[in-house]
Amino acid sequence: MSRAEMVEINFDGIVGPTHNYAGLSLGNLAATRHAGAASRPRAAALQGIAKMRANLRLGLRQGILLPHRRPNPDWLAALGTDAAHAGPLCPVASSASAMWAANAATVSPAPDTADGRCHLSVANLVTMAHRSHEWPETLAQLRLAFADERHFAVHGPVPPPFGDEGAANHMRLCPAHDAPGVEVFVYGEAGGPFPARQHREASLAVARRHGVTAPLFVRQSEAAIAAGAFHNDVVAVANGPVLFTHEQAFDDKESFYAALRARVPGVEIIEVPAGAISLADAVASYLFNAQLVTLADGGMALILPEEAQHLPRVWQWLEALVAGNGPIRRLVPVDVRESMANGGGPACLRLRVVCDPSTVDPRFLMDEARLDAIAAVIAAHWPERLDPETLPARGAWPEAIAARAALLEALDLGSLL
Ligand code: SUG
Repeated sequence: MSRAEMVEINFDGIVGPTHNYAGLSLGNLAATRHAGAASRPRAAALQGIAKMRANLRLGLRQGILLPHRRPNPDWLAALGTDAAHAGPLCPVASSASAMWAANAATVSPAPDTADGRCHLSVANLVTMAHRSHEWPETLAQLRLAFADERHFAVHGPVPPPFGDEGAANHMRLCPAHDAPGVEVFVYGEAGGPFPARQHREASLAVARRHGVTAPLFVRQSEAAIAAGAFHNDVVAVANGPVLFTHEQAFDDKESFYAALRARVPGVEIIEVPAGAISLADAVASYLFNAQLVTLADGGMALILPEEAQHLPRVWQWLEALVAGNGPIRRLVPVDVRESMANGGGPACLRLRVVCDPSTVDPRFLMDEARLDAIAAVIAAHWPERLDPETLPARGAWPEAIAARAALLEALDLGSLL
């Protein structure tokens, strides 16, 4: 295959009809703060569609991943119960957390791997109970979307206890998307009062399985996790040869930056000093949880949450950045506030895959008409409001199951039901 056909596709997780705020993620400050609040599943899903639509209009390629069956009957059965009797397990079985597609898998595109195929490892997400049962359905979708074994290798999860949280802890630096890159695997070892969710052993395993020819293993700073950066993508993002990062994101930034400078031709490191934006402000504003994308004119844009505008010192710093002569030329704020209240910004909602779009199952690829069709299903079937206290009483939740079924049928993906 000619590499000229390779582009970056962002696969966004569609927010499921059970989207709620149950406060399940220790170390995720937004999720903890909103525990017990009422959510708006329909608005949440439509915000996600609007983001995808805006990205299409920027000339970006767009794909989707589907919501999972929630409450998860298989997981509850494995625990010897069911949705009618699960009590406190109900929120854990009902989370719509698969929406954060950056945690679905780690992706090593073909130019980076020994066998010249794009490798995907589904993330085991073992650290958080509500996320630990995502991987079987994610794997089924990846096996369908990337079924062509001439171009893709889809791997199962790294075995527990090694926690793997997928692409949220993985960055790729390269002269261009279709050129070989250095893959940066960021792991945590300590997080103050909070768990380090990406384990070094899992990162090593993923890199080995993918046959990554130029991996770098970098430790996330304890201070970042303790400040609420439960994934590296809350404090750093990369695109092409550009790394945009907070000064305190990494444990030993000097060695990391030196390795990048030695190995990535033309690398540019844009570091935000803690003196300008503290870790606390970075976590509150999610400025790094942005999609850093290359536009048709070659300039880069940061697609970032509207919340970044709410802190004047953050927004002023960003405005000065784009006014300068650097690679990042444009700020594109988006409204994903329903997801943000659970600690998921624009970058959390998407999984990046660099590949030739013609090798992907077209049912997972989007244009405006297909987004319209999805929006219509959401408008008709997703609940307007959801109070997490009502979850245990919903039992098998037939309305949620019917809503998801309507979506899968509209997309001709009924085989995933
Ligand atoms: O795993 N929130 C998710 C947010 C994931 C964000 N992803 C990235 N940074 N890439 C998490 O902590 C909250 C669910 C709840 O509490 O109801 C939640 O799972």
